[in-house]
Amino acid sequence: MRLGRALMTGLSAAVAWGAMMPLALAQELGRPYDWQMGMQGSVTSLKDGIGNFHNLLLILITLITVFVMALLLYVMVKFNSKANPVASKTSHNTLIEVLWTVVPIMILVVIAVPSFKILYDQERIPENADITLKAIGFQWYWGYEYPDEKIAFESRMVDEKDLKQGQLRLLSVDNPVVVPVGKVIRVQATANDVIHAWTVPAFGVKKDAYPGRINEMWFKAEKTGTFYGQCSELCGTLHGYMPIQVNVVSAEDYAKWLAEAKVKFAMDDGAAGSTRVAAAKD
Ligand SMILES: [Cu+2]
Repeated sequence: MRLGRALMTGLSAAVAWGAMMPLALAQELGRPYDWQMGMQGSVTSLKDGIGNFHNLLLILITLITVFVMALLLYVMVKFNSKANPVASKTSHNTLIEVLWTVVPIMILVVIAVPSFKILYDQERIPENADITLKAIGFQWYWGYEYPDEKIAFESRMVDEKDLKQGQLRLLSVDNPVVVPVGKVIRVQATANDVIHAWTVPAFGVKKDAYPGRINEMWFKAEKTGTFYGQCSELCGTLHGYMPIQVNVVSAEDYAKWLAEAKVKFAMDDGAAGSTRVAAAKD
């Protein structure tokens, strides 16, 4: 009786935890969280594709592993020297050889189709993006430019001792990137010194930023919120301390931010596309 009650309590706790999870996950979108299993949540179609692909691979690899394990166990039990003292001399079996060639090929095709689709989606930069954002890697912070708005600013990690309420250690920055929700953002990544990489997991984008070269990517965030990433190409001592913060806001909030930013972060020379970042004028 007592055992039954304990079981029921445990079960209802598990159900409650399960019911809480979607809510918790939704709130935690955009950054890693304690006891996270799997990848961060998604706010773009690109990341949806990556998440689905990951889940498909997980199923496939589980089935393959279980199948191979079962074959091994079968052989160990059925054909060990005690159970099968006289070994077979079989060296060929055409049917099996055809099967173990054709089945893996079919599995690879099943993997290749969604894989190429995701690559294609990522590489197909929409021609008329709503906003162009240039991300420039420096040792060790990011510089950003909105060439069409003549805005340029630097974005540095907030030191642990300076963290304010709600800011995250190693992830929050002083000047986050701000973009409107539901708009196509074209990101042009480059670097000023060594190779860095710009990424935001919740958007499903990641590209190396090379000095003297522009690498393009795009995203369209479907939800407002704060999303984080970190430099993803080893770039020196403080590589782990140049996070990326993108605030996805409503159209009105974006307009408000833009008006302020045009004053605060006006480009010095007004030259769109320059890699020189105007010092933040406070
Ligand atoms: Cu880096």
